[in-house]
Amino acid sequence: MKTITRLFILISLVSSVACTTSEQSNESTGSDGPPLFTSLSPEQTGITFSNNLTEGLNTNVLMYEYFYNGGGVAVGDLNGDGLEDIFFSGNMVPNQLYINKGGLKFTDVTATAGVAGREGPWRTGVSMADVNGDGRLDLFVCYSGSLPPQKRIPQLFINEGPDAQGIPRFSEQTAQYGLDRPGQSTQASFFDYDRDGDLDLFLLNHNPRLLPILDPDATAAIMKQPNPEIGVRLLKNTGNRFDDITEQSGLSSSVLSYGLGSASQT
Ligand SMILES: [Ca+2]
Ligand SMILES: [Ca+2]
Ligand SMILES: [Ca+2]
Repeated sequence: MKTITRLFILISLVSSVACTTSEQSNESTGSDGPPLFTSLSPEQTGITFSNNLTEGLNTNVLMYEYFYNGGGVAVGDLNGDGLEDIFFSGNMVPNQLYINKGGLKFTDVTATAGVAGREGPWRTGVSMADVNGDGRLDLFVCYSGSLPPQKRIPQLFINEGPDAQGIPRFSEQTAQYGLDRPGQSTQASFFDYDRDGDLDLFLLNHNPRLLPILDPDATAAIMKQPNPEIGVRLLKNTGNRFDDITEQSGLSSSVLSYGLGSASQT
């Protein structure tokens, strides 16, 4: 029930971020009962994040079919005070991290926490997980798009713990963990597939390019050809380091991947 309550609150908060029309009612009503949800304004919550997309000659849905994919949101207690904090990833705008001050009031601590992410697009999903098993939630941000490889490397932010003001400090350690490989990632799922006590990583990638209409034989042939940037990846945690075991696992990692969604249970 607690999880569901948190989900309702999150939906309400995200709705307040996404809402752009002041004419809309701030309450949604059940068919025959009291309101089920209340939309809170940015003035009430302090959350002003907006995933604004700036269209241009080379940045539009005609030039890039997945222009409207992303960003992402993750909820978890990053500073250990018992209150759920919120991280937003922005496609073309910097990420933002909000610390929960209680009473549904939030403070933007992105700069101090060090999690704005590198400049430039195209951030997609974000995951909170205790990647190194030290009891503190870490952050993993995916990137994709028609971009050079160095701009499609994900970012792993390791939680170094809160400072005296209760603001969690992070350090980017993507390369140290062996995760600095370019991809077309939309979401990361951390789970312990081999039940050895540490979290492994399923990386959901997608194909940003148009594929021709294929007959069954051509489809079967493509399915047999792995592609490490576009196909899904499974990585084993070998002690604060991740090794790609996709091929040994038997998972298909061809370019026939839409990267629509993944789910895991930790
Ligand atoms: Ca917190
Ligand atoms: Ca951690
Ligand atoms: Ca494991």
